[in-house]
Amino acid sequence: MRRCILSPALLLGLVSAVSLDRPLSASDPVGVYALIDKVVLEPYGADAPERIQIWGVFTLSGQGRGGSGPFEAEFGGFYENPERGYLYYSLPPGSEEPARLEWNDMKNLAGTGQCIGFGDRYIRYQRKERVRSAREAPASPDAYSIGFGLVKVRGDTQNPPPKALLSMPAPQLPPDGASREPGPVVLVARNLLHPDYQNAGYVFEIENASGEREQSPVLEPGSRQTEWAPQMAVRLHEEYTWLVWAKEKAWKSPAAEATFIPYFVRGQVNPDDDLDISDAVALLAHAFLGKAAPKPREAGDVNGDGKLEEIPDAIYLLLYLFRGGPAPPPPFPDPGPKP
Ligand SMILES: [Ca+2]
Ligand SMILES: [Ca+2]
Repeated sequence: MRRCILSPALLLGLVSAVSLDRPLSASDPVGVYALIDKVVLEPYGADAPERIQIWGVFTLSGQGRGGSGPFEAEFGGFYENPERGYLYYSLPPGSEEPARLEWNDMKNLAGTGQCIGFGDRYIRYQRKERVRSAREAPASPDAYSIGFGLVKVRGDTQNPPPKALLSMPAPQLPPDGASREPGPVVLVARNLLHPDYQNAGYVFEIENASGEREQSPVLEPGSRQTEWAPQMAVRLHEEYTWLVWAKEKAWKSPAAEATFIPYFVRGQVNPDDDLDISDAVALLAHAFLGKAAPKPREAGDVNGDGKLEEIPDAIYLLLYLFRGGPAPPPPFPDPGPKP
C-alpha cells in the first residue's frame, strides 16, 4: 500500500528518498497528517464519489508564518495543534481519478490505526481547509488537492506531528457529536497507539455547558480502551464536553475532546414542556437580542436541515403551530436522539 515516500530532496528533483519518519524539519512537505476513524463517501453508495468526509484526528500544516501549534517553539509552528472532527472535500477538477484512488486508500485505512499524510504543505495556504466539528452538518466542501500522494507513517515515528496523533487517546463513547439518553454515562476512550507511551495512565474530564466539571484520577489503562463513570449524569437541555488525555510521569499527551448532547425535542427551544410561540420567540431573541442559544443547538434546527438558522427555523415553527404547516422532523414530538 505504500505508494510514495516523500522527501525534500524529491522536491529539488534529486533522486534520493528520505523517510518521513525523521524528526520534523521546515521542509516536511505533507499538508495534513491524519489518523482516520472513518470515511464517508458522497453520494452514498456511488461508484464514483464526488465528496469525502474524513473523520478522525488531524494536524494541519501551518501557513509558514508561524502557527499556534505545539511545535511552534521548536519548529516554527509548521503544524497546528491536533484537532478532532472531520475534513470535508470535493473532487479537484482535472484530478478526479487520482483523488478517488487516494480516497479509496483512506477508506481502507480507516480504523486500522495507520497514520497517514496527504496533501501539500506548500500549497495548503491557498486551500483554507479546516477541521469541522462533529456537530456541524456537511456543507461547502473544501477543494481536495493531490499533493504528492498518500504517505503511510510508521507507528513508532518520532516525527512530532504524526507522533502527536499517535500519542493521543481517542474518544469512543459517547461518540463525538452524538446524542444520548438522560441518566448515568460511561466515557470510553481508545488507548493511545504510540509504543513510547504504553505505560501511560489516563485522565478524563467532563464539563457541561453550565460550567459544572468533574475530573477523574489518573486511571490504569484497560487493555485496548479505558473507561470512566463520572458522578455527573446526563440531563435534558444540557450539553457536554469531555476530554481525555494520557499521562506518564512528567509527560502529558495532547487532550482529545468530544461533545455530546442529550436526547431532545426538535423545536423545544426554551426548556419547558410546552411547544408554543415562546419557542419561536426564543429563537428570534437569540438571533436579534443575543439571548441564550437553544440547548442543545440542534433543538433550534426546527426544519431539520442540519443548520440552526433562526429566522427560517422560527418561521417553520410558527407555520406548524398556527397555519397547519408540516411538523418538525424527528426527534418530535417525543425526546429522541439526533437522527
Ligand atoms: Ca418550550
Ligand atoms: Ca434549520
